Amino acid sequence: MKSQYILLPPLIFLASLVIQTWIVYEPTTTIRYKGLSLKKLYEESLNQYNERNSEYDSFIQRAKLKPASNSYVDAVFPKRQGLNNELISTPQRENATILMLCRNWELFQVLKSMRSLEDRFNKDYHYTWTFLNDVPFTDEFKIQTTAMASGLTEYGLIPSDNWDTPSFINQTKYDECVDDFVKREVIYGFSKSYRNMCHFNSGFFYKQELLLKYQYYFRVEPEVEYFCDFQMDPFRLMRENGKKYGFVITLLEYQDTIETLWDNVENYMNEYPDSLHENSSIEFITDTTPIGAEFLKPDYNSHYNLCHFWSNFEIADLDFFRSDEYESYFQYLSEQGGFYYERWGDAPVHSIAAALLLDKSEIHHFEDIGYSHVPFYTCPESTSLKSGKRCICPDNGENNIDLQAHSCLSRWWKFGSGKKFMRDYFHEEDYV
Ligand SMILES: Nc1nc2c(ncn2[C@@H]2O[C@H](COP(=O)(O)OP(=O)(O)O)[C@@H](O)[C@H]2O)c(=O)[nH]1
Ligand SMILES: [Mg+2]
Repeated sequence: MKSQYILLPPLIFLASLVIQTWIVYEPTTTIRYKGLSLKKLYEESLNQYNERNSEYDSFIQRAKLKPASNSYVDAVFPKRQGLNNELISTPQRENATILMLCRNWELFQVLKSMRSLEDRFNKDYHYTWTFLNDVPFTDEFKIQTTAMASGLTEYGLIPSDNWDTPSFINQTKYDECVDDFVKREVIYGFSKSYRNMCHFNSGFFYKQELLLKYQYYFRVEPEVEYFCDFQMDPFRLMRENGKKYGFVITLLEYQDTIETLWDNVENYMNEYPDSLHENSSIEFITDTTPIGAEFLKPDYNSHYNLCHFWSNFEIADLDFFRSDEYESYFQYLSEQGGFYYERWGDAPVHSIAAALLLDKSEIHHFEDIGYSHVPFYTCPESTSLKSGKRCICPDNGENNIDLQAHSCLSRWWKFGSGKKFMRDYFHEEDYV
């Protein structure tokens, strides 16, 4: 036997000892999954478990790329090419936020609205989205909406005394009123939370902490759609033209929901006669003479003609709502109890305030945005405008609310600030 073979048995013995020790003390290293040892996998999952508590934060860290659209991966405010290929500075930004009050379960519809507004407007501006809720938003809600936003997102919890039914409301009377509204099948008449929402939107949204730093807001609701490229910053338009309230659709309110609203407004005006603006658009909400071929004459028991701005879309100056005039108007109405005993909506409450307290020239009709919220839509009629702004309208205009009998748009043209023409407002950097 050669000498080297003499060493073989002790070497094999030693090697088997090493392997046994390895298996006994490091069993995990022998089993691998996707190239990771079990020990590593265990450590990874422990990390993931620990991260779960701050999943929201860690997601934000990782979500540098926005999955919503390729355009969102552009650096914030890149230099862009102008109409003649020159480099132009990006649009300036205003002190403004996009605001949505909503519920966690509306996430899918919220994302649809966000996607639409990002693509048509905000992807070029990156305004912050502010979300408000009467209960805390879930991490899932925050993660998904943050991923969809091209700018920052902020989430506010509404204090209960800004949301709940005030203590001065008589519960027995309230229950009887709700029962009566249910019997009469008044729209949302059954819902107490809807009443809280309308009361909140009338007198509390602008007092929320997250909104205090802003001057303008753009109200968005779940499941709305914008049909045209904005090609302008509506906040800038508001500031440069001294506008305080902007709308897209104006129509008649359901009279059953506001039976005594106007009487109370008149009482308020009698108590505070100075608050009526000398150049108000009071005729817009009180005139009842027919306009156009089709006109629905509202059968209402007061001087109010039921015309209001549809408040699910609003672009407005928060200082209007923060004014003493608006605050005393809201307080007066709130104390009458009609938000609960009837079902006063924030739309007529905002609209009547805007029509009475503002100069009519401070109210702006955004006629070129194109917008839908079930069951109505509006879209520009002009073909050149539609192609210039790449509008995709739902049909050829047959169902456009502006052409229906229950629209108040022609009344606004007649008694409000008149009809404006689309290219009156123009900044070249917006048209790229
Ligand atoms: N957080 C919260 N938001 C609500 C509640 N009720 C309605 N909203 C929001 O208030 C807005 C108006 O409500 P919506 O159901 O769309 O009423 P509609 O537009 O009048 O049919 C939407 O943005 C809703 O998400 C509620 O109880 N809690
Ligand atoms: Mg809605």
